[in-house]
Amino acid sequence: MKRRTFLESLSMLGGTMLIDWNINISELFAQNTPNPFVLPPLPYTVNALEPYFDATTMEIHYTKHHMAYVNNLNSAIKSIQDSSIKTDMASLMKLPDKLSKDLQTKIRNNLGGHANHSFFWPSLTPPINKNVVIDSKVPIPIQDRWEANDNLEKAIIAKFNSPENFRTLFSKAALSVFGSGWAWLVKDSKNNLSIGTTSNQDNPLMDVSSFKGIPILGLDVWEHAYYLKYHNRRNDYINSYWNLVNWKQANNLYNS
Ligand code: MN3
Repeated sequence: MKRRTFLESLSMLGGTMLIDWNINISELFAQNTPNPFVLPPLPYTVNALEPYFDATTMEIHYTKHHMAYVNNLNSAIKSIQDSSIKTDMASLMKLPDKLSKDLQTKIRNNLGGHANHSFFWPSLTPPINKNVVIDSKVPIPIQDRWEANDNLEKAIIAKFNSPENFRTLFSKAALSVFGSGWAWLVKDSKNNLSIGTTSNQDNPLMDVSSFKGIPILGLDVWEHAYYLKYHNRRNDYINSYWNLVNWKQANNLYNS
Protein backbone atom coordinates (compact mmCIF):
# COMPACT_ATOMS: atom_id res chain seq x y z
CA MET A 1 0.00 0.00 0.00
CA LYS A 2 1.16 3.46 -0.80
CA ARG A 3 2.47 5.36 2.16
CA ARG A 4 0.41 8.44 2.80
CA THR A 5 2.00 11.58 4.03
CA PHE A 6 0.91 15.16 4.10
CA LEU A 7 3.25 15.72 1.19
CA GLU A 8 1.39 13.20 -0.88
CA SER A 9 -2.07 14.13 0.26
CA LEU A 10 -1.68 17.74 -0.80
CA SER A 11 -3.70 17.73 -3.95
CA MET A 12 -3.90 20.36 -6.60
CA LEU A 13 -7.31 21.82 -7.28
CA GLY A 14 -7.83 25.00 -9.21
CA GLY A 15 -4.18 25.91 -8.79
CA THR A 16 -4.16 25.86 -5.02
CA MET A 17 -3.34 23.14 -2.59
CA LEU A 18 -6.06 21.44 -0.64
CA ILE A 19 -5.25 19.46 2.42
CA ASP A 20 -6.46 16.04 3.32
CA TRP A 21 -6.89 16.30 7.08
CA ASN A 22 -7.69 12.67 7.56
CA ILE A 23 -4.45 11.18 8.83
CA ASN A 24 -4.85 7.61 9.94
CA ILE A 25 -2.16 6.77 12.45
CA SER A 26 -2.78 3.05 12.48
CA GLU A 27 -2.52 2.90 8.70
CA LEU A 28 0.83 4.65 8.85
CA PHE A 29 1.97 2.44 11.69
CA ALA A 30 0.99 -0.74 9.92
CA GLN A 31 3.22 0.13 7.00
CA ASN A 32 6.22 -0.03 9.28
CA THR A 33 7.89 3.01 7.74
CA PRO A 34 10.53 4.48 10.05
CA ASN A 35 9.34 8.08 9.76
CA PRO A 36 5.95 8.21 8.08
CA PHE A 37 5.37 11.92 8.74
CA VAL A 38 7.38 14.45 6.76
CA LEU A 39 7.62 18.22 6.63
CA PRO A 40 5.58 19.38 3.62
CA PRO A 41 7.25 21.85 1.27
CA LEU A 42 6.75 25.53 1.99
CA PRO A 43 4.84 26.91 -1.04
CA TYR A 44 7.05 30.05 -1.14
CA THR A 45 10.46 31.18 0.14
CA VAL A 46 10.89 32.12 3.81
CA ASN A 47 11.21 35.82 2.92
CA ALA A 48 8.19 35.87 0.57
CA LEU A 49 5.80 37.19 3.21
CA GLU A 50 7.99 40.19 4.10
CA PRO A 51 7.51 42.77 5.43
CA TYR A 52 4.49 41.39 7.31
CA PHE A 53 5.91 38.04 8.40
CA ASP A 54 9.70 38.30 8.56
CA ALA A 55 12.07 35.72 7.11
CA THR A 56 13.70 34.81 10.45
CA THR A 57 10.36 34.07 12.12
CA MET A 58 9.21 32.08 9.10
CA GLU A 59 12.41 30.06 8.98
CA ILE A 60 12.34 29.22 12.68
CA HIS A 61 8.61 28.56 12.63
CA TYR A 62 8.88 26.17 9.68
CA THR A 63 12.25 24.45 10.16
CA LYS A 64 12.22 24.29 13.98
CA HIS A 65 8.64 24.41 15.31
CA HIS A 66 6.83 22.54 12.55
CA MET A 67 9.75 20.13 12.20
CA ALA A 68 9.58 19.38 15.93
CA TYR A 69 5.89 18.40 15.65
CA VAL A 70 6.78 16.06 12.80
CA ASN A 71 9.70 14.51 14.70
CA ASN A 72 7.73 14.12 17.92
CA LEU A 73 4.83 12.56 16.05
CA ASN A 74 7.13 10.03 14.39
CA SER A 75 8.64 9.16 17.75
CA ALA A 76 5.19 8.84 19.35
CA ILE A 77 4.10 6.45 16.63
CA LYS A 78 7.21 4.35 17.14
CA SER A 79 6.38 3.88 20.78
CA ILE A 80 2.97 2.43 19.96
CA GLN A 81 3.69 -1.27 19.89
CA ASP A 82 0.15 -2.38 19.16
CA SER A 83 -0.75 -2.05 15.49
CA SER A 84 -4.39 -2.76 16.25
CA ILE A 85 -4.70 0.70 17.75
CA LYS A 86 -6.79 2.73 15.39
CA THR A 87 -6.98 6.46 15.44
CA ASP A 88 -7.13 9.43 13.19
CA MET A 89 -7.18 13.10 13.91
CA ALA A 90 -10.93 13.32 14.35
CA SER A 91 -11.22 10.60 16.96
CA LEU A 92 -8.50 11.37 19.47
CA MET A 93 -10.96 10.84 22.29
CA LYS A 94 -11.20 7.23 21.26
CA LEU A 95 -7.50 6.62 21.87
CA PRO A 96 -7.48 3.50 24.02
CA ASP A 97 -6.83 3.75 27.75
CA LYS A 98 -3.96 1.31 27.43
CA LEU A 99 -1.94 4.10 25.85
CA SER A 100 -0.36 6.12 28.62
CA LYS A 101 -1.75 9.60 29.30
CA ASP A 102 1.61 11.06 28.27
CA LEU A 103 1.54 9.30 24.93
CA GLN A 104 -2.07 10.32 24.29
CA THR A 105 -1.17 13.95 24.97
CA LYS A 106 1.93 13.70 22.77
CA ILE A 107 -0.14 12.36 19.87
CA ARG A 108 -2.86 14.99 20.31
CA ASN A 109 -0.40 17.91 20.46
CA ASN A 110 1.94 16.84 17.71
CA LEU A 111 -0.63 15.48 15.29
CA GLY A 112 -2.48 18.75 15.74
CA GLY A 113 0.70 20.79 15.39
CA HIS A 114 1.68 19.01 12.19
CA ALA A 115 -1.82 19.20 10.68
CA ASN A 116 -2.43 22.83 11.63
CA HIS A 117 0.90 24.07 10.26
CA SER A 118 0.48 22.01 7.07
CA PHE A 119 -2.82 23.85 6.66
CA PHE A 120 -1.41 27.24 7.67
CA TRP A 121 1.48 27.62 5.15
CA PRO A 122 -0.59 27.33 1.97
CA SER A 123 -3.32 29.49 3.54
CA LEU A 124 -0.87 32.41 3.21
CA THR A 125 0.38 34.05 0.03
CA PRO A 126 2.87 36.88 -0.66
CA PRO A 127 1.55 40.42 -0.19
CA ILE A 128 0.50 42.62 -3.08
CA ASN A 129 2.59 45.51 -1.83
CA LYS A 130 5.96 44.70 -0.26
CA ASN A 131 6.95 48.36 0.16
CA VAL A 132 5.26 48.82 3.50
CA VAL A 133 7.12 50.27 6.45
CA ILE A 134 6.19 48.48 9.64
CA ASP A 135 6.38 50.84 12.57
CA SER A 136 5.22 49.82 16.02
CA LYS A 137 3.68 53.28 16.55
CA VAL A 138 1.54 53.22 13.41
CA PRO A 139 -1.29 50.72 12.84
CA ILE A 140 -0.51 48.20 10.11
CA PRO A 141 -2.46 49.11 6.97
CA ILE A 142 -4.74 46.42 5.58
CA GLN A 143 -4.44 46.55 1.80
CA ASP A 144 -7.70 45.53 0.30
CA ARG A 145 -6.84 42.22 -1.21
CA TRP A 146 -10.35 40.84 -0.90
CA GLU A 147 -10.46 38.01 -3.39
CA ALA A 148 -13.32 35.98 -2.03
CA ASN A 149 -15.38 34.70 -4.93
CA ASP A 150 -19.15 34.78 -5.25
CA ASN A 151 -19.95 31.87 -2.96
CA LEU A 152 -17.57 32.60 -0.10
CA GLU A 153 -18.12 36.35 -0.31
CA LYS A 154 -21.91 35.91 -0.30
CA ALA A 155 -21.69 33.55 2.64
CA ILE A 156 -19.43 35.96 4.57
CA ILE A 157 -21.72 38.92 3.89
CA ALA A 158 -24.83 36.87 4.73
CA LYS A 159 -23.34 35.77 8.04
CA PHE A 160 -21.20 38.74 9.11
CA ASN A 161 -22.80 41.65 7.15
CA SER A 162 -19.62 42.84 5.45
CA PRO A 163 -16.02 41.73 4.77
CA GLU A 164 -14.83 44.44 7.19
CA ASN A 165 -17.08 43.20 9.95
CA PHE A 166 -15.95 39.64 9.32
CA ARG A 167 -12.31 40.73 9.67
CA THR A 168 -13.12 42.60 12.87
CA LEU A 169 -14.84 39.58 14.42
CA PHE A 170 -12.14 37.14 13.36
CA SER A 171 -9.42 39.48 14.66
CA LYS A 172 -11.26 39.82 17.97
CA ALA A 173 -11.44 36.04 18.27
CA ALA A 174 -7.71 35.74 17.50
CA LEU A 175 -6.92 38.37 20.15
CA SER A 176 -9.12 36.61 22.69
CA VAL A 177 -7.12 33.37 22.70
CA PHE A 178 -5.53 33.17 26.15
CA GLY A 179 -2.05 31.72 25.84
CA SER A 180 -1.40 29.60 22.77
CA GLY A 181 -3.92 28.54 20.17
CA TRP A 182 -5.61 29.17 16.86
CA ALA A 183 -8.47 31.25 15.43
CA TRP A 184 -10.61 29.67 12.72
CA LEU A 185 -13.21 30.37 10.08
CA VAL A 186 -15.05 27.10 9.52
CA LYS A 187 -18.11 25.81 7.72
CA ASP A 188 -20.53 23.12 8.78
CA SER A 189 -22.07 20.44 6.58
CA LYS A 190 -24.68 22.94 5.36
CA ASN A 191 -22.00 25.48 4.40
CA ASN A 192 -22.84 27.78 7.33
CA LEU A 193 -19.84 29.80 8.44
CA SER A 194 -18.66 30.42 11.98
CA ILE A 195 -15.66 31.92 13.76
CA GLY A 196 -14.08 30.26 16.79
CA THR A 197 -10.86 29.36 18.55
CA THR A 198 -9.01 26.30 19.82
CA SER A 199 -6.31 25.97 22.48
CA ASN A 200 -2.78 24.71 21.96
CA GLN A 201 -2.69 22.59 18.78
CA ASP A 202 -6.28 21.40 18.80
CA ASN A 203 -8.34 22.08 15.69
CA PRO A 204 -12.05 22.10 14.80
CA LEU A 205 -11.90 18.63 13.24
CA MET A 206 -10.95 16.96 16.51
CA ASP A 207 -13.53 15.36 18.75
CA VAL A 208 -11.65 16.81 21.73
CA SER A 209 -12.41 20.36 20.52
CA SER A 210 -15.63 22.04 21.64
CA PHE A 211 -15.52 24.29 18.55
CA LYS A 212 -16.11 22.20 15.44
CA GLY A 213 -16.28 22.58 11.67
CA ILE A 214 -14.36 22.28 8.42
CA PRO A 215 -11.51 24.82 8.33
CA ILE A 216 -11.57 27.58 5.70
CA LEU A 217 -9.02 29.86 7.41
CA GLY A 218 -6.82 29.23 10.45
CA LEU A 219 -4.50 31.69 12.18
CA ASP A 220 -1.68 30.56 14.46
CA VAL A 221 -1.58 32.89 17.48
CA TRP A 222 1.20 31.15 19.37
CA GLU A 223 3.85 33.72 20.36
CA HIS A 224 6.42 31.80 18.29
CA ALA A 225 4.50 32.97 15.20
CA TYR A 226 5.10 36.67 15.87
CA TYR A 227 7.18 37.44 18.95
CA LEU A 228 10.52 38.15 17.19
CA LYS A 229 8.99 40.88 15.04
CA TYR A 230 5.96 42.07 16.97
CA HIS A 231 6.88 41.24 20.59
CA ASN A 232 3.65 41.35 22.60
CA ARG A 233 1.69 43.13 19.85
CA ARG A 234 -0.49 40.27 18.66
CA ASN A 235 -2.87 42.83 17.17
CA ASP A 236 -0.18 44.01 14.70
CA TYR A 237 0.51 40.41 13.73
CA ILE A 238 -3.21 39.86 13.09
CA ASN A 239 -3.43 43.01 10.92
CA SER A 240 -0.41 41.72 8.99
CA TYR A 241 -2.19 38.43 8.47
CA TRP A 242 -4.98 40.17 6.51
CA ASN A 243 -2.39 41.23 3.94
CA LEU A 244 -1.31 37.63 3.41
CA VAL A 245 -4.54 35.61 3.27
CA ASN A 246 -4.67 33.16 0.36
CA TRP A 247 -8.28 33.78 -0.61
CA LYS A 248 -7.97 31.47 -3.59
CA GLN A 249 -7.42 28.57 -1.24
CA ALA A 250 -10.16 29.76 1.11
CA ASN A 251 -12.58 29.90 -1.82
CA ASN A 252 -11.64 26.40 -2.92
CA LEU A 253 -12.05 25.04 0.59
CA TYR A 254 -15.44 26.68 0.91
CA ASN A 255 -16.60 25.30 -2.46
CA SER A 256 -15.24 21.80 -1.93
MN1 MN3 B 1 3.07 27.70 15.04
